Amino acid sequence: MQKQEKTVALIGVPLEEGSGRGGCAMGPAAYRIAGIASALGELGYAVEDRGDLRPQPAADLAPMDRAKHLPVVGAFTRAIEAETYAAATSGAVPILLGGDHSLSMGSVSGMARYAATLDRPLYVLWLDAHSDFNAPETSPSGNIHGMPVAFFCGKAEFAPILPSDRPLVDPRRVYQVGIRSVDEEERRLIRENAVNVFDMRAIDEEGMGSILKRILADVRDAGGLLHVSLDVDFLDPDVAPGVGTTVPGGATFREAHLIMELLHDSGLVSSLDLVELNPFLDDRGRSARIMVELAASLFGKRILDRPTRGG
Ligand SMILES: [Mn+2]
Repeated sequence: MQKQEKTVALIGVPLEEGSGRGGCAMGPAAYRIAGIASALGELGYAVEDRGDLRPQPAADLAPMDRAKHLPVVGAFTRAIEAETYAAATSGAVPILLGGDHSLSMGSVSGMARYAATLDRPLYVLWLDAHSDFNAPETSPSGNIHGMPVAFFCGKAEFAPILPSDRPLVDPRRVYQVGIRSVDEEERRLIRENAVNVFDMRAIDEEGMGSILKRILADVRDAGGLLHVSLDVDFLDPDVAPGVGTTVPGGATFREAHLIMELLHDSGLVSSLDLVELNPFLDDRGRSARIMVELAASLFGKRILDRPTRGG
């Protein structure tokens, strides 16, 4: 399919209850103000903005101390799963405008359901300072934004949020890049479940380009779909300060753009989360603009226009 015919579907997720602090609910508005729709439109995509999801808290999900705001996060998860699946089924590339990282419980589960209808495996590229592989029993904070990976892999079934027989993601098809803060129990779970982790040391030693090319080769060889989940804290705090969970030593502006360009070149990306932007903590919209630039890069924008084959 020609790029010009492709549709991207923007799905706003004003969810902050998974993060333990206020601010992420303003994320979708910040992305729109930073011009995400026009940035993608200028690249030749049809942009369909599906607005913001606003579900009522789920009455059937009892509150849990170790999974804070479960009725709210659970309701969002169901709505996000359905909307992501519907957008993908319509032929669009869903882009989730978060919202804290608990939204990926829904987006990745929706894409897993979509991939299952195609009989293709779903791979996940998790660009984050954290592994987000906690469960209520292991989480030091009880904030659900630290649990989405365990959830969509079926390793954190702490509440009947989605059907237990839903398509799951094989943790061996999860690739985490940029990791530099993992809780003790979480470290054990990641190893046990054989999640692929490329921490900042691996990036320093091996280089971002080489790591990405290996990951993309795995996805291509398996005929997989690739969901990309980009947490603002993947980036160094000097690059993007607008996030509540900054960890020093993150990816540089250039490393992040290289990833996005390689992802675009691969043609494998089926869906994207932009998460954890907290406009309340941002420096005059800087982080929102950088996230929009990275999304544009992933969808084909070049910082330097190289001559392209047949271009
Ligand atoms: Mn995260």
